[in-house]
Amino acid sequence: MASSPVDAARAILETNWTGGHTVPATGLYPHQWSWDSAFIAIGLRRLDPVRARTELGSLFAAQWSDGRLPQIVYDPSRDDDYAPGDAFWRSRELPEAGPLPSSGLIQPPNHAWAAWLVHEADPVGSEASGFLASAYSLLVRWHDYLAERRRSRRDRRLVVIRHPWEAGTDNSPLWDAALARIPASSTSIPRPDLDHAGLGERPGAREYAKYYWLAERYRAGGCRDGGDRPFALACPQFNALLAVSELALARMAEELGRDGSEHRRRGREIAEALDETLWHEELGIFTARDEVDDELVPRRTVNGLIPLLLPGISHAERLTDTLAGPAFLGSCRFVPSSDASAPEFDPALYWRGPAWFNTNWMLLRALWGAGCEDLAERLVPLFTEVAAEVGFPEYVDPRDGTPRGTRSFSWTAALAVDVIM
Ligand code: 9YW
Repeated sequence: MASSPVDAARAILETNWTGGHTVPATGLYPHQWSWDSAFIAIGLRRLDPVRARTELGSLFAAQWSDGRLPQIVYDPSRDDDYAPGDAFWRSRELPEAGPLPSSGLIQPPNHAWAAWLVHEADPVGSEASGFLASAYSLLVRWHDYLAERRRSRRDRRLVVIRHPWEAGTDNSPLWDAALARIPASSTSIPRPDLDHAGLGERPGAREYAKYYWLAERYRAGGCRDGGDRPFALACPQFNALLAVSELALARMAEELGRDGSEHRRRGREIAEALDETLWHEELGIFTARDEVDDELVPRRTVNGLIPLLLPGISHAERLTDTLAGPAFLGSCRFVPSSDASAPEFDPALYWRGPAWFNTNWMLLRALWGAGCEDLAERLVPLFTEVAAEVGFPEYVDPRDGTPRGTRSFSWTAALAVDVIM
């Protein structure tokens, strides 16, 4: 008898589990990624809350002394299997780096949100094990790092990313114009990723040369955050997740008998800043603001829809119309990563068109929260049917669900479990 989708998802999460954390996919991504672990923990909480806490705990163990949670925590035994690896970052030479080998960059701050959901799934175990209290204090330091060291110079309520990898949406059209100003690195760049995914499904050599230039430069400055910032953008998804996570910190504080009002205030402030600084009236969507030229990037991408997660966000109605319109669900079965009516749309290429499960999952929750049942119902089959039918891929063609990228991808399996259970 064929196994159920939940059993199939569980089997993937078992295979990808290392004993302390879950790798995103065994071949392509052999280490621990920051925002992946948070999405994975959200699914694991349905299957095994203890393991969900372990998943987050192993990421938290890599926190730097400045509060940052690193983009990647490296498994030193797999250093040749992914680039850039530990040999590139050499984080142990940096005074502020955490105790584990890690990247100097960061990823979107979905962790407090995940920690709160993991706590809620098993409050007794969470308190008894000290998870809630330790996660709370560590996550406050992570958010302090963002607020102090990554503050936008344009709007101090927002934070900026310093590298496309920090967005989680590496080759999104949002970063094209900013990257056009960045020189190419002359380093010879290893591409072990191309052993596991097609050339047409991964960022190209030109982009990689620029990604490396930026990473080399950040590393050369000791991964400190002062000085000039050749690449600095306020991303609507990154900031919306920070606001959602501030609201989660408020609930964690209150659960611990403390005052959560400062977190709520910060969450509200970020939502206001999204409205005042990142809304693109003509396009009807939030977008990134480039701090180098102080321009809004005129692109419709899924990043600009994620603020729908925030209760009471301004422009919610217009944003929902944009989501239902020709750029997104008006022409696609599932939400594409980037405007399906734009010339640069590519349904197979990574963050330039495919539908990803994490962004569709966030929008599903946002639509449920806003009572938009009709649109939400359109996304449900991605998790309840398509994911298992096509082997839990990294992403799919947004028009028909054809699988793309690597397979047996952990957050796909975890978020399918979350929707089904
Ligand atoms: C890469 C692990 C990561 C995700 C990112 C995604 C991709 C790494 O994979 O980046 O080599 O391209 O863009 O969001 O965390 O799953």
